Amino acid sequence: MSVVGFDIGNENCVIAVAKQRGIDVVLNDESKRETPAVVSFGVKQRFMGLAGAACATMNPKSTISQVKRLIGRKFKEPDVQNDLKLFPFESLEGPDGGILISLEYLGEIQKFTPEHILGMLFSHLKRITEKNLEMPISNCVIGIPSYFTDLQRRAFLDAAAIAGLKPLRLMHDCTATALGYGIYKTDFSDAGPTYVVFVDIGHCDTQVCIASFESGQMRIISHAFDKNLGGRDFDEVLFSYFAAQFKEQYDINVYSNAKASIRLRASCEKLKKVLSANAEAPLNIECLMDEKDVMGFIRREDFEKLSLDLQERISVPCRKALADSGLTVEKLHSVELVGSGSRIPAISRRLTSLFKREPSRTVNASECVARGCALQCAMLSPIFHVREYEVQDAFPFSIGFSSDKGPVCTLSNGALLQKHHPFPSVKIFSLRRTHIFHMEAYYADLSELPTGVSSKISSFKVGPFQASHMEATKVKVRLQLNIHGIVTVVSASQLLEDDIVDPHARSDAHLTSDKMEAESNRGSASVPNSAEDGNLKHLKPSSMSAILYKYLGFYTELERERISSNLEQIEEWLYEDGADESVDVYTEKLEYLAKLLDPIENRYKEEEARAQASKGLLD
Ligand code: ATP
Ligand code: K
Ligand code: MG
Repeated sequence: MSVVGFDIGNENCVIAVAKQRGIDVVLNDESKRETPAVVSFGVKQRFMGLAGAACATMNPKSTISQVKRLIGRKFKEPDVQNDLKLFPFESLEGPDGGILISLEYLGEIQKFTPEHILGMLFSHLKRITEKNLEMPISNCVIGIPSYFTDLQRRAFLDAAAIAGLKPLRLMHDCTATALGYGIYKTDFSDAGPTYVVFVDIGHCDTQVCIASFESGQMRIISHAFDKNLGGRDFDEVLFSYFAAQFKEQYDINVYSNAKASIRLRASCEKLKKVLSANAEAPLNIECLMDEKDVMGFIRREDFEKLSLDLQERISVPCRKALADSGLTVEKLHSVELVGSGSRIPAISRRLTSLFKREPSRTVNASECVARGCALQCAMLSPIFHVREYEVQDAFPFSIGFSSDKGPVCTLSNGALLQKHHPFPSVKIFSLRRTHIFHMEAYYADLSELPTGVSSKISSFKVGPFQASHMEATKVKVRLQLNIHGIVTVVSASQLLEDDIVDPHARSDAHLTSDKMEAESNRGSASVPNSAEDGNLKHLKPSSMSAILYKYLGFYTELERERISSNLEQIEEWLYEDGADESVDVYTEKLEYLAKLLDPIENRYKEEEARAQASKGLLD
C-alpha cells in the first residue's frame, strides 16, 4: 500500500512519499525534485515533464502546460478565454460546453480534454514514483487550490482515475502546508491557540489561509485567494516592457509570432529570477525574430515600479483571510510564505508592512504542499502509525440547497452550509413529499467565488418512495460535503410513524458509496425506496453491518475502510492467535476499535441534536 502526496502545480509538480522515518521527496528521471507540468505531443511519441518543456519552442502548438487552469472549466468562461489567448495551442468548445484541445499527434489532428491531458501527467508522475519505490502505487493525497469548484474537484478525481490513482483526499494546498508545519511543532503555547497565516504564491495563483494550532490539532479558520495572480503575471510585466522596447528599437512585433513570444516569455521568467538576487539583469536573445538578435536590460527598481499594482493585489486576499478569521494582526504568531512565486523581494516587503512583521520561511517553499499531502495520506492509511493529530479544514464557499418547493435553509443568508463551515461534514433535514422530487445544490453567494463561475453545483433525484394514499410522507435527506469538498446526497430515508417511538428503527434506503459516486458524477442521484433495494453488500462482516448501518452518512469512505479492515483483522485474530491471549490484549484491541468509532458517533449525536433543535424550521 502506497503513501504518496502529489502537488500538481501550474509550473512544477512535486511528489512526496511517507517512509517509516519521515517524508521524502521523490527524484525524477533527471534527478530533479520538481517536474515541469508539461505534456508535449510529437510526431512519434509523447514527451512529459522536463522533456516536454524542452519541446515548447520547437513544437509550441502541440505542447500543453498549465493544464490545471483548464480542468473542469467551461470554454465560454471569460477567465478561460483570457488564458486560452495566452496559450499557443488550439482549442474549441466541447459538446458539454467544456474545453477541447486540438493538436497534431502521431501525424494526425487529435482532440483531448484537459482531464485527459492531466491524466497523462498523473501517469507520468505515477511511473516516476513506482520506479523510485520499486512497487506499484495507487493510494495518494493530491493538493488542489481551495477555490476549486465542485466540477473542478470531480475533474481532478477523473484525471487521477485515468492514471489508476486512488486519491484518499483532495486536500487544499494551504491546508497541506499547514499540516506539515503544525505536526512537527511541539512548542505551541498552552495559553490558547497559535494563529499562523500561510501565503502561497505559485505560478498562476495566490492562496492564503489562517490556521489555528493547539497541541494535537489544527483547524483552518479561513481561506482566501486570487486565482489570477502569480509569478506568471510578473513575467508578463517584463514581457510587455521588452515587447514594446523591441518594437521601437528593432522594429519587430513579437505578438505576431508565436515562437518569438514563447522565447521572450521564457527569457523574461529567467530574468525575473535573476532580479530576485541581483539589482539589475541583462536580456539577450539570438535571432528572436526576422533574424534579429535583441539585447535589453532592466534594473530591479524599475521592475518593482512596473509591477507595483501586482504587489498591491497580493494584499487583497491577505486582508480578506484576516477579516474572515476575525483576528487582528497582533493576534498572529507568524506569517509563513511559500510557493516559488513569492521569491520576489518586493513581495516579502509588501507582506512585512501588511502584517507588521517579516514573513518566515520555516517550511520548504516548493515542497511543502506535496509533503503535507504525503503526511495526510499516511494519517489516512492504516499501515502507518502517525501521531494522533486532528486536521479540520474549512470550506471557502457558502452552499445552498433547494428542492422543487424552494430553498432548504438554516442560515440567514439562505445557505445551508455557511462559508468556512468545517468539512467533511453531514447535514440532515427532512421534507414532506408525495412524489419523486428533485434537489439542487448551489453556491449561495457568488461573490465568494472566482468570477464567471456558475452557481449550479449538482442536482439529485430523490425517490420513488412509498407514499400511502397521496398522503405526504416525511423524507429525511442526508447531505454530505465529503473529504474532497464535493457535495453529495448520501441517503434519503422515509420516516415511519414508529420513528417517533424508536429513533433507530427506521426504514432507511441507501445507496452504496460506489453507486453514489457513479450517479453523482452525472450530476444526479436517485435513491431507492426500501432497504431491500439499497444495496448493502459493501458492508462485509456481519458485526460491522449494524454499526455502519446505523451511522451511514456520518463516516467517510476512508473511515469505513479503516474500520472494516480492522474489524476483519480482529475477527480473524480472535479465531486464531487470539484464543490464547490475555484479557488485556482483548481490551486493548477493543479500545482501539472504540477510538476509531468515537468521532463518527460524535458526529451522529451532534447532528441528531441539531436536527431535533431545528425541527419545524425546515420543510
Ligand atoms: P501554482 O501554484 O500556480 O499551480 P506552481 O506550484 O507550479 O504553480 P511554484 O512552483 O510554487 O508554482 O512557483 C512557480 C513560480 O515561481 C514561477 O512563476 C517561477 O518563475 C517563480 N520563481 C521561481 N523561482 C523564483 C525566483 N528565484 N524569483 C522569483 N520568482 C521565482
Ligand atoms: K509546485
Ligand atoms: Mg503551487
